[in-house]
Amino acid sequence: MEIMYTTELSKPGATVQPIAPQEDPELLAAFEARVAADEFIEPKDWMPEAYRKTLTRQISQHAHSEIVGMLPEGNWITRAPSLRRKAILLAKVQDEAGHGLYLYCAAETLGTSREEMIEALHSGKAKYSTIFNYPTLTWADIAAIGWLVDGAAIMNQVPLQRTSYGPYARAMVRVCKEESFHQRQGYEAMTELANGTPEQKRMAQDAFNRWWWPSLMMFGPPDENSPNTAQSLRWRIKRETNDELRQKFVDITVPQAEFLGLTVPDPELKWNEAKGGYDFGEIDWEEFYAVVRSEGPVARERITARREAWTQNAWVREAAAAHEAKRRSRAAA
Ligand code: FAQ
Repeated sequence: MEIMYTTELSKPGATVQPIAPQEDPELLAAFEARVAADEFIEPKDWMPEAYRKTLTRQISQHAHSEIVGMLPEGNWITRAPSLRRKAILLAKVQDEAGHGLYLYCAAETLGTSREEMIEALHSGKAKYSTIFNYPTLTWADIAAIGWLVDGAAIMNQVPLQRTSYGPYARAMVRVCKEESFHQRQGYEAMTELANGTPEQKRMAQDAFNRWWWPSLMMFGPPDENSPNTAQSLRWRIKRETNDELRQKFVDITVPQAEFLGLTVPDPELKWNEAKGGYDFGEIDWEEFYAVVRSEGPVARERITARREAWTQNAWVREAAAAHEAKRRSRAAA
């Protein structure tokens, strides 16, 4: 298998265009020059309010996705088919918690508190990735999530290692390394199922059928309907568009499916020699928007689980705060 993911960046970002000057023109010009020179913007640096707002939006949605993303896999920790698989899955789910925490910290540096972000998630105001509103019906779904969902996450997050906001970019370096391991373990689990008994192979194909299209939706709406992309590219928050990343994901994943002997559930999938990539069928955008509106198959269960965890585990936060207060008062004495 030659084609796998890399955590290296592949190309420089889009050219910075001038933006409408709604802020102090001198500060704005200096900010844009720094972004254009590929300098990182740091928390105490001046930044346009719209830059702060869109970054807070993206990073907090990303953090929520990592935390809600623990739920579909967490469901299977007690049912993993072997001790080895259980240990791997536990480590993976703990990694997702770590990613959520780095990301909440990065978002906090922009001036929004963790409590405000969590409240926005629990009240249904904040978005998180559509992918986590689908159920995990069999063990093969856990393999498919590692292979496809983490695969899509890496594709999307490798360019974010060079996003223009320093704390976000630095968090992404470690996240990408860990996602790489997640993708590998998912592919390995899928390889075993695809080469197992006829029933295991059927499970693998069934999980692939159900996770393929939602994985393509993770990259967001098509470029022509993506309200945030143009501005985010100009500010080098995003380094590639939704469609560019989706195409790369398809091109890298189809040969992996062929290697496994699985069929991509898309009758229109076809290699296009001229573009050097695959043409693929139309994504069901109505389904995507419905899931974004929290109408996904298990959206309600996900938010209920998060709200309950927050309430039932309040004592952990209180104990940690009390411990920290004691430590500080001892240090001050
Ligand atoms: N789900 O204008 P755009 C993971 C929203 S982490 C829900 O294109 P943008 C690890 C979008 O927010 C997965 N909403 O927006 C893991 C916007 O709404 P708003 C998460 C979506 O920001 C693996 C509206 O649609 N990864 O999987 C989705 O420029 C396994 C218009 O869209 C990240 O968050 C969607 N799929 O581009 C964990 C990566 N797509 O806010 C556990 C960082 C779009 O204006 C297990 N984020 N929307 O109300 C990004 O790269 C970008 O935010 C995009 C969207 C590409 C997701």
